[in-house]
Amino acid sequence: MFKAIMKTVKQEKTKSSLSEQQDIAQIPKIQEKQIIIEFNRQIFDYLPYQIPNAIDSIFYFKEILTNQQQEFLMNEIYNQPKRWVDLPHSQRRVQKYGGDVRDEGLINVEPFPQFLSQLSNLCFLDDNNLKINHALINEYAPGIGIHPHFDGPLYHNFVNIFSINSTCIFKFTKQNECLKLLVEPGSLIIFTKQAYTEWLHGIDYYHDDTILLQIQDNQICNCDLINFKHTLFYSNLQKAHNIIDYLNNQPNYELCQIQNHNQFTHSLIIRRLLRISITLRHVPYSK
Ligand SMILES: O=C(O)CCC(=O)C(=O)O
Repeated sequence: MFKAIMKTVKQEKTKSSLSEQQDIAQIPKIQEKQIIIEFNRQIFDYLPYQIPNAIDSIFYFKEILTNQQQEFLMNEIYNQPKRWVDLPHSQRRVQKYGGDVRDEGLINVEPFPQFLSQLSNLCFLDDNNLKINHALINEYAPGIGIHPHFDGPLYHNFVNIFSINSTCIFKFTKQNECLKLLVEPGSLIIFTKQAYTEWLHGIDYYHDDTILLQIQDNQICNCDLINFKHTLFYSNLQKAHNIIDYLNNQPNYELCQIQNHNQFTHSLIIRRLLRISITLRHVPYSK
């Protein structure tokens, strides 16, 4: 995957050669049959993915995009001409599609490129009359995040965020409270209601993320992530013969023992890689 990113970054900076273009042409488009979860826009289909005992409402879908689909999306994103806009204060770059968001609604409306239309079909909105019409692509180098913020009233309050290439911890905060979600490559996070209107969301400006674990008798008994049981990380731990050995052998992980903590026995540091997120929303059209 890293090689693919470096290749696409290089392509963005230099003119792509014929052979590179042929490589890109060989990457398959997202096909309906490759999609793991069937989306028929009924809320009850989403309920198994809702994070329980958290705030209303956060949904987490692991592995919604395959590695191949993520590579395809990376290629599409890095081959869009003149789309990146630098945000020097935030140290990120963004690409925006669909139009400009204004108080009066969406203006300068433009159709999505095909890869975003395909991704929109995987999204959910709570009103079948509304369509995803706005996309924001964020590029995060390791060490870069996004400050806690509300998305605000200009968007319909239903957010779909796809993650590509790196994990990170996504935080919902309200005064002194903080809820942590592990957001993994290929996943989709959807949030609405209180999670949209009352809790700020953001990602720390860290090079790595730390999660706390209670490991006993080769089982994880506790973890400080609200979506722990919904993650690919959890599924992999369930399959591991020896959890400690498994965690010690992962290339981007560092497992440390914690002494004298009444809840957790270990901390796990997960190194961040370059991460791309694609945020898809509906913005009312201007009258
Ligand atoms: O990159 C992410 O996962 C979060 C993006 C976000 O919060 C935003 O675009 O408002």
